[in-house]
Amino acid sequence: MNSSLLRRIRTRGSTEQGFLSFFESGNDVPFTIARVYYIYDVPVETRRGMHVHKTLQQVLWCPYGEIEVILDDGNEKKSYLLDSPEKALLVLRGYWHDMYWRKEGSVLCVAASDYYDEADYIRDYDEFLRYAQEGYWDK
Ligand code: T46
Repeated sequence: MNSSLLRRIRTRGSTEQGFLSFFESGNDVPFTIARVYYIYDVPVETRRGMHVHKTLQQVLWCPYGEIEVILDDGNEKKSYLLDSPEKALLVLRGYWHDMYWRKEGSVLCVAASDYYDEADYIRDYDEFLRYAQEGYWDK
């Protein structure tokens, strides 16, 4: 499992005036951003995700709330808690991901490397394991 998937988002500001966080394609995110979407009004303890992308790369951040993301590369599962607007999680191609809403009102924002394409999703876990075992995402 790649240990550098959790990144700190560059932030400017003060407790008196508030904070501004930002990231840039190329400088902070290792792909060009083609699409942004966000998920909100999700009941606490809801599980979403449950898929892997064949090629899509994404960065996830939670500007408000607490969302747990579990990444699974087919060998190992690792849990990441997005509980600060300064945390970003890279979800590179080939990582099965589940997201759990841990706090009411939590918002998940996503910047993605490509447009929406349902054909890029594998939503069957056994099929994901077959792809991973066959080395589909290996260099
Ligand atoms: C992901 C995680 C982090 C669209 O029509 N356009 C879009 O850009 C997206 C993202 C979704 N949709 C449709 C597809 C489904 O009919 O919206 C519906 C809900 O999507 P889904 O069930 O895939 O939502 P999540 O929260 O399980 O997954 C989403 C993204 O789809 C996925 O790419 O990596 O967030």
